[in-house]
This record gives sequence, structure tokens and C-alpha cells, in this order.
Amino acid sequence: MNDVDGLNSGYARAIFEEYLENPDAVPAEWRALFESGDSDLVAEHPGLIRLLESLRADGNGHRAPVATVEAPARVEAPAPEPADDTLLGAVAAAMALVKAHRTHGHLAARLDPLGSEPVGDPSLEPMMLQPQVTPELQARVPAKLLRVQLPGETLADVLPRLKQIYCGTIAYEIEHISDHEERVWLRHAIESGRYRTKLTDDEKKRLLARLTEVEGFEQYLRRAFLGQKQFSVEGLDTMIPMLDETIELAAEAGAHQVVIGMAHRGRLNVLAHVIGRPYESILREFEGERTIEAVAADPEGGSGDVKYHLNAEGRRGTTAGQISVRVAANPSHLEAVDPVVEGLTRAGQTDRSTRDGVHEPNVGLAVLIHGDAAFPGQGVVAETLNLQGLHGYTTGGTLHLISNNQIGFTTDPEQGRSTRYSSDLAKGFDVPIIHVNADDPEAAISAIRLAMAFRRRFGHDVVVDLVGYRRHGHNEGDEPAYTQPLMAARIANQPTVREQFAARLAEEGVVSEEEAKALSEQEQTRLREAHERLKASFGQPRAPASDRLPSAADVNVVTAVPEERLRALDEELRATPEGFVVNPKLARQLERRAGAMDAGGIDWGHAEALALSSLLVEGIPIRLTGQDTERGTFGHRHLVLHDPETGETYAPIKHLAEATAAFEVHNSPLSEFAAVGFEYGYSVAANEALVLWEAQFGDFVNGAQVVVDQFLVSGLSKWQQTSRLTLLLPHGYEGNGPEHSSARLERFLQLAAQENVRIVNATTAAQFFHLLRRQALDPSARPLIVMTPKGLLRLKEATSTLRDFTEGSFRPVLEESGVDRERVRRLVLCSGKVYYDIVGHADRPDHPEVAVARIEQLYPFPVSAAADVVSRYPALDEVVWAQEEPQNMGAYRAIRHRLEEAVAGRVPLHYVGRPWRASPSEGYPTAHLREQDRIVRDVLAA
Ligand SMILES: Cc1ncc(C[n+]2csc(CCOP(=O)(O)OP(=O)(O)O)c2C)c(N)n1
Repeated sequence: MNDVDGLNSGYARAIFEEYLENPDAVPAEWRALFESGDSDLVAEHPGLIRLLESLRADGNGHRAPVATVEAPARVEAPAPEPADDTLLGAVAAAMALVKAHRTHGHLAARLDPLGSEPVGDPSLEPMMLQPQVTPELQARVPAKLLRVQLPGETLADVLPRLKQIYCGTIAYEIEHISDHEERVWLRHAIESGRYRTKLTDDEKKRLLARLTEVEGFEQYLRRAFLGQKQFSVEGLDTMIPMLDETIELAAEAGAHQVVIGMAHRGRLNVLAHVIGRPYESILREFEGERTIEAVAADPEGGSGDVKYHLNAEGRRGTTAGQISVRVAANPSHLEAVDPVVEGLTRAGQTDRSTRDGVHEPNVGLAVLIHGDAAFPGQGVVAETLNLQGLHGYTTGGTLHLISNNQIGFTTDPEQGRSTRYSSDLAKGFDVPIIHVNADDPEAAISAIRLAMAFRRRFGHDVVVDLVGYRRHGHNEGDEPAYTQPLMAARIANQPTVREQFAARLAEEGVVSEEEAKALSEQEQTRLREAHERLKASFGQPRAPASDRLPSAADVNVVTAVPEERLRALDEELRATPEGFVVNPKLARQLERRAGAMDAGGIDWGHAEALALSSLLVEGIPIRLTGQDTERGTFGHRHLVLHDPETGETYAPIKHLAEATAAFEVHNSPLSEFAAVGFEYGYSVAANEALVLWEAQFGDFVNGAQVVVDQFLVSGLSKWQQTSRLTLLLPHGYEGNGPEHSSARLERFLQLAAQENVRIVNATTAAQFFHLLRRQALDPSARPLIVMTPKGLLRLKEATSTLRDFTEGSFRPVLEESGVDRERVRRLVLCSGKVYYDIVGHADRPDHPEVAVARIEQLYPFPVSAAADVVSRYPALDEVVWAQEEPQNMGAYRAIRHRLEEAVAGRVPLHYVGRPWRASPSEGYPTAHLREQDRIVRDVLAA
């Protein structure tokens, strides 16, 4: 590449031309060089300056570099020495070398404890560069030109250190980060070695003791309970001291709580050593007994869960004081707990007890421990990463720890992902990634120190990829040699991390071999004694069954609100500050609300605003999220107003004078899995709050089916975990095609049992008002699933009068008024919007022998209220269940036996609705109308 001048000017010229096109496109070092007026540089490298000058001259007509490049004019540049020119080429190459270490150093790092050779990269080899940077040249390239934070005069001094930093047992991926300040901070932090401090002898001793506990615990369980699943952490033992360090640093930064989300691997060890759950309690489960705590909390009915899914919380002492550490309950579905942990953490970081509400990220930390196969494989990980910077969702930076055992069950990485690293997904989210070899516990601790310092400084997520191995099979009943024979053989010869660390400390004279051995023996004794104590307790009386969960049975909750209060709130809901302009079209809509307070016609959105605001003045905090929820998908809500002139926003509901709790409303990202998981977690931690998630259309809740199945409906039974999360799911057949018609009511009904949830399809604004208030005020917290309307949002017949709000309560069954009961031969029971299709049909007046009643609450099914309705019609010939959904969908199949109970054999029960269908509805509006009309005619026909 050297040209006639003996310079590597081709390379420099290419970069310079790139610089002229776009200064930001060239490496920062080159940009700095081109723009530098540094007189030292000029004096030392006249050849370089001359080249730059000539390049600049070539660049005429392009964007000129900044004016500081006047330095050459002040220099009497001697004719360039060929030696200088060679040096110039070497400087350029050296700069590229530094950049290559920062960018690609990880490719040459020793990250695998099993000793696989790193792939390396030519850009990291001085002799592979153009021009080659020979040892002689390395000794001549001044270090200060390289802008590294390392001691030494020349590249020769700096290069070994650079290799040690970037290609050792710890490696970094930070250069993809788009924020300059973060990048520079990270480079500085890494190269200065600030977080790579050596442990003191005391710290080393403590670390050895911890590794001994970790290993001893797993070994004891394996010996004592041969073949039982424990999902041993061995091979990634270092994870536990890393969590110790994390908690310590979180507390130091002001956290009161750390919330950990993790799967099976190493969980028992985390419970024992990070949470501090007593050995006896864990051993009891291995003995096949339910824990005393679980029995006491749920003496009847709860299913419980396997031991490596259970929720646990403990308090730990740190140098900064006590801190609570929680491991969230999780299901088998890997990574599903991620957004739940974010929600739990966010709720813990938020003070909801005042109108303004305060979110303080420093008081809590979310830690997510991922499997290396699950992290790139499960989409919810990406959805969760996408929450990190969102105003309504951020937790101030999550620490992600990939417990990377280089295998997923029996699947090798080449089969499990398309990228080099398990962590690569995170790069798309501007997250720094620190890889570390799990057999170097000191490096692992420093990885945590850097990660936590980054989080503290920038409040962003950070990933630590802990590269280890799996000493045994996927679980303890598994034979890894069947599928990974070479790896298994290698692992069999690998000393444990404790053994390696003990040997090192013995070499350093910090802990003798005998002392290390004694530590291991002490740990086994501790475990044996705990086990013996436990066995001795068998057969003794248990703790009394107490603290039973409150039943969800009917509780009297006052949901009516006095008129004066509603009127005052309504005024406030329309008030904006001086100078704030409301969009004129919207202003007219809001003004109509004022009229409705007197004349009737209070619609859905209006009723919702009154319900929410009335709760805020009663001290109930509210969080409402969903896609486009601030306005409402169907434009019925408009809780957040936008000034058309300034673009500023104002939400009157956040400014109610007498509110004593916080109101949050956020448009969510286009996510369902993570969005619902987050709200579930939030609602678990904020049991006093009304937390609502709204689907854009009800069908999209299927993207959160995992959360519904494995948390929402079963969390109470599995983990005694309650929530009053409310799902608002637009549902109803209005000709919008198969998907947008149905929120799949049938699925929720299938999942309902043991009063685990409430499922409602309310049909008037006042019913919705009372329902929301009941949901918030009912002392027994249960998730609520609401089939919400679309067309009914503004349907006159579905509106209510002020009196409907100041009196009464939510009614699970609504009867049609104005019917001569004596004449009724057919009682039609239905739920939801189809009611209005029936009673509004042109043929309705011709059928006085038909009466229609609405079942508003589908679960728990109001059998006695429905039976009362049936009993009020003395001349009945039949009861018809009418629905717009196909027979295999909607409510019918789930509630049929309940309807039969209500009818009690008095008359036959018939079905009218769509026939069995594979798809919920017709795709063509005309076909929809025909079918809808057919259903109503069948309902009314004699
Ligand atoms: C969503 C989901 N799919 C499949 C499984 C079954 N499964 C349990 S563990 C496992 C392997 C996980 O590998 P990795 O993420 O590397 O964690 P490791 O078990 O190796 O610690 C699989 C496939 C699951 N639990 N969840």
C-alpha cells in the first residue's frame, strides 16, 4: 500500500476522503487527528502533517475540517524523512490496532473455562496489518497518539496491556453503543482498570468460603437425594459471589430491594445463599414435603409448585444496611418472568401515595438471570429489553446475567442461535456487554463492579455474559455423555472453580490447603446437621394453618358515589390550565360530557373517567397502560390532551385537587407478552393499586397467553400470589373480520376455577363504572378480565344517567325492562353487545313472548341471580342461550352446565349462535351482517 513517498497514504487518504464526506463516519482517533492543532504533534511528526495538508488540498470543494488545522502553517516543515513516513503508516496502523482491541478484542479473549481456542481476528495482530507494525515500529509509535488510558511511552509498552485488558478472561463489547458519552466512559473505566482492582486477602478468603458453600451444597444434595432434580449450578458457581457483590453495590447505591428473575439453573443455590433461606426448608422439599410456610398459607386447594419455581424473599445485611432480596416466582416457560420482574421492581421504586407519585430508580434493582439458549431464543427477552428506556416502564437499568453453560438442554449453540454470542441480541439495544470466564472469580467480580457502576452512572441496562459449563446433565437424572460426549469428557477432567481458586490462594499463601479442606468439611457438617434436625422434626405437630387467603366470595363494597363528588370531579376532568388550548373538535366532545351530567347520556369513556377519578380521591393509585391508551384506540378516552399550538400535553385527571394517590397512564410499546407481564408484576407488588392493561383489540392478548396461563390465572394456586390486574379486551362482532371480533372469551372461561379470576362482559356505562370501582375496592384481590366494547362505547342505549352512578352497584345479571312477564314463553339469556342487536332489531316489537336478559358476569357465574330471573317468568317454554360467537367459542361451552343449574330442569335449554367454526367470524362485512341478522331472527322466531 505504500506509495512513492513511502507513506501508507492510500490508507490515510481513504479515511480522509471518508472524513470529508462524513466526519462522523471515521474512527474518532482519525477525526481527532485530522482536526488536531496539537503543536506537539506537529513538531514531532512533520511528515504526518504534510500528508494531512496534501490530503486537505485534495479535498477542496468538500466540507473543510475545523479551523484548528492551521498548525502546519506555523511550522517550518522540513522535508519528510522516509523514516517518518514509515512511522506515519505505523501510527495509522497502531490506531487501528487500538480500535480493533476495543472492538474485536473479545474474539481473542480466553472466555471458555473448558479451554476452547478463541477465534481471534487479524485486526488484532500487528504483523497482519498493512503496513505491518513490527516490534521495532511498535517501540517507536508514541503511546500518547493512541489515546489509551494506559501507562507506557510507546505502542510496545501499551500493546501487552491492551491484550491483557481486552483479550484476557474478561472481554467487552461496547463500541456498538450509540451514545458517545457512554462509550467514552466505558473505555476509560475499562482501560484505567478502575473496576479491575485486585481483591484483598480478606476478600479472597470470603470468596473461597462462598465458593465452598456453593459447591458443597450441590454436592450434598446430589449425594443425599440421588437422581432428584436440583439443576445444579456447578460450572457456573461464580454466579453466587457475583450476586453477593451485586447486592452489596446496589445497597451502596441506595437500593432497598433487589428483585431477581431466574429459571431453574442454580436457583436452589440462590435461595440458600443469596436469599438466605434455611437449609432445612430446602431439604424438606427434597424429602417430598411441602414447606411449613406453604401449608400454612394455603391449607386447601392450592396446587403448589416445584421447588425451583417458588417465590422467596429475604433480608440481607450489607455494609450500607439491610436490603430485601426477592426471587420472583416463575413458571417453566423460560424468560417469561423477565417483564414480571421489571414490573415488580418498578412498583417497588414508585411512591404512589401522593397525587404526583414519585419514581425513584435507585431504590430498587432488577436482576435477570438468563440461560444462554433462552436469551437469544425467546422473543420476550427482546420485548423486555425494549422497555428499558421507556418513561412508563424503565427501572433505571437492569443487570442481565447470562448463566452461560454453553449448552441448552442437549442443544449446541450452533443449533440454537444464528449469532456468535448468546448476548448479541442486546447489542441492538445499545447495551454494553461484558463477557467473563466463570473460572476466574476475580474477573467475574470486577465484571459486576463495572456493570453496576455503569448502571449507576447512566441508568441503563447492562449484560454480563458469564461463560462457564454444566458439570452434570441438564438435570440430575440426565446423562450428558449421550449427546455431548466430548464436552462431558473434558468437564470430567476440569477441576472445580473452588479447587482452582483454593490452589491459587495456597500458592499465594493466603489460605493453606488444609484450611481450604477444613472449609469444605465444615460446609458438609452444616448441611448434615440441618438435615438431621429436619428429620428429627418429622412427625411433630405442624404450625397451625393460618393466614388463609381471603375468599373471593361476594363482599359488600360501596361503589356508588355521591352526586356532589361526581359533579366536582367532572368539572375538574374538563379543566385545563390558563393558556392551554384544547383541540376545538375535542373540546366540543368534552363539553358534551358536561351536558350529559344533567341530561343523561354518560358514555363509556366518561364513565371510566368518573370511576378512575373517584378512586383517586379515595386514595387508590391507578396505572393504566396499553397501545394508544392515553387517547384510546377508539378515541373514546382522551385522558391526555394535546395543545394544538404548542404540542404540550396536559392530563386533568393527574391534577384532581383532592386526589391522594398517583395516576399513571402510558401508551405502551407494541408488545403484549412483555407489556402484560410487566403489569402483572406491577400489580403483584402494588396490591393496593388498580392496574389496568388494555389491548388494542382483544385478540392481541394472545401474544400474552403465557402470562395469562402461567401467572395471571394460576399464580394464586401455585404461589399464593394475588393480583388485581385488570385486562380490558375489546370484543364484539362488528364486521371487523375474524381477529378483531373476538378476545377469545372461551379461553379465559376455560382457565377459570377456584375463584381465581373474574370475567365480565358489561353492557352499560354505569355497569363499567361500578365494576372498576368494585375491582379496586374489593379486599380480595383477583385479576379481572373485561370484554370491553367498541361500537357500544358511544351507543346511546349503552349510556347511563348520573343517578346510575350515585346509586346501586355492579349487577351480575340485567333484566330487560318493559316486558309483560306473564306472556313470555322464551327467555333469551345472552352476554355483551349481542343484547343490543336483539332488542334493537326491527322485529323485536313483534315478539312480546320473548324476554332478553344479560349475564354481565360470566365468572364466577351468578347461578342464583340467573335462577331468580328464570323463576320470574311463569309461562316459560324454553330458555335460549344466544351468542354471536361460534358454538365452540364464546361463553356457551364453559357456562352451559351453570345455565342448566339456573334453569333447574324446568324447561329445555337451547343454543342460538354461530355454528362450530375454525375461525371466529366472517371476513366480509356483508357476510357478517347476514349472519348477525340470522342469529337475531333465530332468537326471536317462535
Ligand atoms: C419456553 C420454553 N421452552 C422450552 C423449555 C424446556 N427447557 C427447559 S430448560 C431448557 C434448556 C435451556 O437452556 P439454557 O437457556 O441454556 O439454560 P440451562 O438449562 O442450560 O441453564 C429447555 C429447552 C422451557 N422451559 N421453556
